[in-house]
Amino acid sequence: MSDRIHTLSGYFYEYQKSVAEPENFWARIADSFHWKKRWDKVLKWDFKGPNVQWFVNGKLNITENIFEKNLFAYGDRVALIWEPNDPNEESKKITYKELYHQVCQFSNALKSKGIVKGDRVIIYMPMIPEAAVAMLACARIGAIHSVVFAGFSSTALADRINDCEAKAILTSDGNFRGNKKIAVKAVVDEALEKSSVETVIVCQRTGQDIEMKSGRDYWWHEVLEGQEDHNVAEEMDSEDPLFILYTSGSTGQPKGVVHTTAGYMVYTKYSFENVFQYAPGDVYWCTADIGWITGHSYIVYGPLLAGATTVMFEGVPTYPDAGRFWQVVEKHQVNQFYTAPTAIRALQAYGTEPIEKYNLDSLKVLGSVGEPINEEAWRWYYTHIGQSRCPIVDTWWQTETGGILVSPIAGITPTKPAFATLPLPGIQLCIVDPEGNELTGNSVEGNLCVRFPWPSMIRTTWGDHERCKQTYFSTYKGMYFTGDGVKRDHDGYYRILGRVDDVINVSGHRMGTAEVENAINEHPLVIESAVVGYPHDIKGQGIYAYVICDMTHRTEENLVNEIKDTVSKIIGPIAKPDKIQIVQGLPKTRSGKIMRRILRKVAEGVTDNMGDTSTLLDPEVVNQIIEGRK
Ligand code: 6R9
Repeated sequence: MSDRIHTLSGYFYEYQKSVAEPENFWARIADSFHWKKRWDKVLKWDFKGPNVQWFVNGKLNITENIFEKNLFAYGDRVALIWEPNDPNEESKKITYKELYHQVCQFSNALKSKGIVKGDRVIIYMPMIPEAAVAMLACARIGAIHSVVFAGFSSTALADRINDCEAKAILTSDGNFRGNKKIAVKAVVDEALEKSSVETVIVCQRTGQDIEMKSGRDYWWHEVLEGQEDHNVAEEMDSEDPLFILYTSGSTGQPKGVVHTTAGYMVYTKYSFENVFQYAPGDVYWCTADIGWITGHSYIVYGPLLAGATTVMFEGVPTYPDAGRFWQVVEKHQVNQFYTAPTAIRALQAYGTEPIEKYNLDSLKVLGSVGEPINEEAWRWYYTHIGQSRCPIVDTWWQTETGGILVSPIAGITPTKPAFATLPLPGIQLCIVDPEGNELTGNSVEGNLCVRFPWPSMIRTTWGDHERCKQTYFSTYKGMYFTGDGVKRDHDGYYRILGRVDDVINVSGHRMGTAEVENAINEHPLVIESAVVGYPHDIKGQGIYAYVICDMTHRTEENLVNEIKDTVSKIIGPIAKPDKIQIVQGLPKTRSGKIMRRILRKVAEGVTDNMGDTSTLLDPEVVNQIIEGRK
């Protein structure tokens, strides 16, 4: 635990060291891992290529660092607590030793199906322990996993299968979510009409009827038969790909972000332990889905590398009721709870009654990730969930960054609502203006870049290195561009303003859509809002707000006027939305992000050709929004 930051001055000390001598800094952290062969050089890099290599020529296997390295010390500790969708079904507790045997056995099964190092394997599975086993089994034999959220359409799945030329798919018969039983294998079958793989392995979850194609499809429990529960982990190079994760950009097809073995391993463990201040014996729960980078880094890899007990939840926040999260916190005595602002706001709408039934005294740290958290949600989370005693870590990062880059260290960095606060050691941030000039000092606002490599950064986009270069390393010379706008306040604290493509320029005044949304959300009857810019004859851009409200107490006209007044009061008349459309729902992706592209089109008056909507949770919302267009 020598890599742990314990005090604020300790944080500043480590940060300075990490900038002054990055190679020594990361070598010290990496030395606590198990290497089959130590690296020759800590770092080789240029951002022009880009070409970034960490722990050059090191040999290792990430699963050995989860299992073999630690089994003597804590093999009987619980690694994974699985909480099913239905609270009446029994939860499962799997120790490190048991998980090790399951991973070995399943990796042997994969080998028996001809899967070898370097092959791509798609994981399209619900939130069941076998999904984590599947990821780790791939890593064990050096197959590159690509987890696809088990709710994405068959088209989205087929695109990903084709893009990475997957050899196998690991899936389940179905999926329980709330009171629904969802087909999973049937979606795979549909996807495989537009793509192909050699092998499909199906885990039984719901017991629903599915078709099994002979010679291609196998049952999970059958492929395990006769497989040994131990093996020798494949020797991987530090820079061998560990996984591909597809993420959508502002344009075009989703891109396959590639993460490699050693750097990702070192950074996810380091950031997990420090940000959450995880202590042995704690129970940690991240509510993300494993189909999202948060699930990769902070349900599976980071926590397991740190010897943590990590909770995996199959269900949804509102089933059987809006108290479900808090019931699980009490049941498993959760110490660190990590979720997304969208979930917080959704639960906020139910008031505090669902919380009052449960004892949340076990909680020590709360986390937020995925989007800027508005001040109101932050305060609600802090007061009602954290009982005004748990620090909130507002963690800023991206699929491409692999791990958390900007966040408070829980209980150590003084927090400010809606601020991700300060960079973690090793993260050299830079704020630039649109021309690429660095904005130094405090009280500045611009585009967020990183000027120096960190171990878990994106290495390439699968099959298209040029795209990686264009998207991230070409906008500003010599820097990784995040695509986010940011403000560094008078204290040097960072506040993420949202994607820069979401910034609206009204009469020369730049405003973050998040900023306007925060203001709108201050109205007590507003549940959620999304703001986009649209072309405006006089102002350049006007502000169009889509708002979900409690409509029981007001007419639409009154509410619209009140919201305009609220925004006027909080930011100034300049930020007053030109148009406000009251909506039933917002077009969200499965990871909870609002698809602003669609909202912008509707605001511009475009009602056809919405582009790819396959990643939307509920595509019907789009039609409702078009119908109610202002
Ligand atoms: C981890 C994850 C990345 C984008 C990122 C930013 C937004 C994430 C945030 C945040 C403000 C935070 N974002 N965390 N914005 N505060 N704490 O979400 O990855 O799905 O790739 O999204 O999400 O805009 O650029 P990913």
